[in-house]
Amino acid sequence: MQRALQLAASPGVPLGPNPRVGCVLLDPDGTVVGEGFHHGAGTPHAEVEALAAAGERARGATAVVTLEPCNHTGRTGPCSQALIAAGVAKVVVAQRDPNPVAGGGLETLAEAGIEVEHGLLLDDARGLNRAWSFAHENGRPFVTWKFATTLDGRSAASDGSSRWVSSPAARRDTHVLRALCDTILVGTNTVEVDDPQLTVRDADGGLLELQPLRAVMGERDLPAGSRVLDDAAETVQLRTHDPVDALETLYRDHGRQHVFFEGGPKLAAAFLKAGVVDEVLVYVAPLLLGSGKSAVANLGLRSIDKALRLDLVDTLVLLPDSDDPDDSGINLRLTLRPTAPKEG
Ligand code: AOF
Ligand code: ZN
Repeated sequence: MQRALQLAASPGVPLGPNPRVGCVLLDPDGTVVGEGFHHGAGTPHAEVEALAAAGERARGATAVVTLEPCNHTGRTGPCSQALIAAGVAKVVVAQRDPNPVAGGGLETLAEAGIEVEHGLLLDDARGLNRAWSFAHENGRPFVTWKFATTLDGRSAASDGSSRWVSSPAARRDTHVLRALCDTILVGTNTVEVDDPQLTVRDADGGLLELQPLRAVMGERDLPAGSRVLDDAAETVQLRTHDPVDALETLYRDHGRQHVFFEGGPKLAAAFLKAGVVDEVLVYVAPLLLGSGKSAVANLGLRSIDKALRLDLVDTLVLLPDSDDPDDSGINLRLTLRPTAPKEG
């Protein structure tokens, strides 16, 4: 399974809607007779690639796969049937397929008399496709909430000015992380006040070819001429104030798995209260304002014992780029996850 995981993580697979999957076929002596991995949506599945490599030697072999073989005809045929047709004797799987459309392959294989097993190195397999797994398990995308703050927790000065709290190096870093998500979400208010373009640009400011979906939530119409309405990327408007409703729509109607949430203080508070912030990414800049807009609006928590607690999982110091005269301050990037509620 270690080898199958390694194959699944092969470099060069483009980001897309499909999970990373690896497959190794072993003959009864334990000799590898075929290997394969999924190269992205629309290409053959890992099992099919491994079966093609093994040819006749697949008969009687054990297939070790990081994900349960699919049971559906999607962009390609069902892997469960391909394994049965090839005469495989046993199938060992790490993760069962949480995608309701594709799951159930293990039952089909067992009914055909093939020995099946699952759960081996499950955490590694899940971690490989974190957002994909989360989205199919929860019926909504994984949410990374990103914001920039001064040392005293402000996201704008009292006159409303907010360009810029974080350093150029921090803002470049944001573009790298945005590119790993399939959706950028803000509220109507952010579009009205900041008029952001919400695209992913490279270090020279050029637009990347593959852009995340831009999503704006709120009931009001967007101001004509807003930059999110340009043709640099696709934009959807979600006419709701309910975070759960917006996220479920993004999953159900748009197939979205990972939201980069850049909402302002009010919307951020609504997401936190609804319990739908799965990861927090915060850029801390060495500035003090003493007044101005708080990075998060009132959460309605009146005492310290009610504080929303997070676990720090990663830190990064963002040093200024010596070539860039504007890049002066050192920023800190913190990655946090909500603390899991205590058992019992
Ligand atoms: C497998 N092996 O290598 C992969 C699987 O649109 P399709 O036909 O490519 O189907 C995509 C779904 O199939 C994907 O969401 C996941 O449930 C499963 N992917 N299954 O047996 C593979 N990539
Ligand atoms: Zn498949």
